[in-house]
Amino acid sequence: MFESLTDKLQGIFARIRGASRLDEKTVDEVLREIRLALLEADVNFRVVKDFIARIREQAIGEEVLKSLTPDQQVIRIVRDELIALLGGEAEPIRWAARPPTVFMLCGLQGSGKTTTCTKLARWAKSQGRNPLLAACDLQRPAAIKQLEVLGQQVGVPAFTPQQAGTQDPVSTAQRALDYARTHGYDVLIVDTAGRLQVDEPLMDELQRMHAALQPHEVLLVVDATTGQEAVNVAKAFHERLELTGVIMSKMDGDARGGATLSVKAVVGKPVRFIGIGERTDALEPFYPDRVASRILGMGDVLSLIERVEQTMQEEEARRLEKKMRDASFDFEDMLAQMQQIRRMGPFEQLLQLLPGFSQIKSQIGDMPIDDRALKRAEAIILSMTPQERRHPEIINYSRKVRIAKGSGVKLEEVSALVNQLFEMRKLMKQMTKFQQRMQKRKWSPFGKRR
Ligand SMILES: Nc1nc2c(ncn2[C@@H]2O[C@H](COP(=O)(O)OP(=O)(O)OP(=O)(O)O)[C@@H](O)[C@H]2O)c(=O)[nH]1
Ligand SMILES: [Mg+2]
Repeated sequence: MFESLTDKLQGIFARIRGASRLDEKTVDEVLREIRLALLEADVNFRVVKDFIARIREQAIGEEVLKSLTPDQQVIRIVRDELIALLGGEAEPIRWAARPPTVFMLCGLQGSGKTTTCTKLARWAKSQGRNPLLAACDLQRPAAIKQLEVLGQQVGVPAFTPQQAGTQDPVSTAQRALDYARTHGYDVLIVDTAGRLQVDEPLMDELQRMHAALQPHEVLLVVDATTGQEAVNVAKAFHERLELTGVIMSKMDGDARGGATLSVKAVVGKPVRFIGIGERTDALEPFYPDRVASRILGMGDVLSLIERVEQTMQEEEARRLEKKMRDASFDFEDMLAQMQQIRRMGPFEQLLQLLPGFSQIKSQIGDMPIDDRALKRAEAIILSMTPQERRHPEIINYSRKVRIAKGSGVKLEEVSALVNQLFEMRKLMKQMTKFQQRMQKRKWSPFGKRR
């Protein structure tokens, strides 16, 4: 799945790799190609238009993460926008506070409802649940048998109309729910009838079933290989029956991925699971971030980006937050901070994570990476006694002279560094006060990363 899109995107990014700067013209060229790639993947054209506009806005005049090269910046923006397009944070299943949790699956004929019901049953079991299937497709004579047989394969029983003593799908569903309640099943997965098209009798039946069951999850199964048609079907269903999500079946046969990329933006409901084969284990929960990585298909660059982001943001924020709380930032901390920058790994090693490393290397040649200022500051701190580092207020004139001599720098540089530390402390105090005020309003500048 997504193979063709992945191939194209990789080609596009490869061409800007190693560029030292991305000007507006290059960004526009790249975006034009990304747009084409998405359209060829059969993504809804309006979705593509908005997607490109959002990327452009960010790529031009982006606040840059200094540790990333321009092409990495673009990849990072594309990744973030892809995640948003696919639904952002994965939505967890709404398990009922009072079981059973009811899943109602619906969809057109042959979309994969019955198969997906048993896949879901298997998945629910793997989550430690005790599911029951309900055969409520009374359109197709063989449907009940099919659900029973597939259910047996995953070790989950199917409640049938015969058991219910009725030939009405809604009554069957109702009795199945009662049965689940009285027999200790905590999940009820309801298979429904399909039609060739979205038509009135189908919608009417589903609406009545919905009213009777009050399902926690109403999941529409659509065939991913039908592309934009799947999106139109989803829209039509959602207008009549409030869906909680979409299951894309037959993703294994869809190299383009256009439906999956469009459905959230067009319908407003996220993809929750994908079917990737005929077997009962071929179902995956849908995680937008993982899928975005899969689409971009550049694990190495993405892990580099994540590493930079995480090291820079999370660790730093957490450590500083603590320091700020007690406003005790000292030279030990400053030293640790400098060393943390190095902890991201030797520059050379970071570069090696990049595809096309040899190319970059030949471009930068033997140019020294400018960390001289960092090294000087580090030398100054290392010339201090442990006591001076922890209690910088004792560093008087004669101590400064000694430190300057010890580290081989000018006296002014030592004074500047000491002043810098006190400036930082002052700033931190102010921020802590600010933060405490904001915390009263339940807000933190160090809140969870997006
Ligand atoms: N390759 C592949 N085949 C699938 C997938 N999901 C379902 N199928 C196949 O699609 C066909 C139809 O699946 P069903 O589960 O019977 O579809 P349905 O929606 O219940 O069909 P009706 O009950 O007739 O409306 C079967 O041959 C399944 O094996 C999938 O994720 N990948
Ligand atoms: Mg079926």
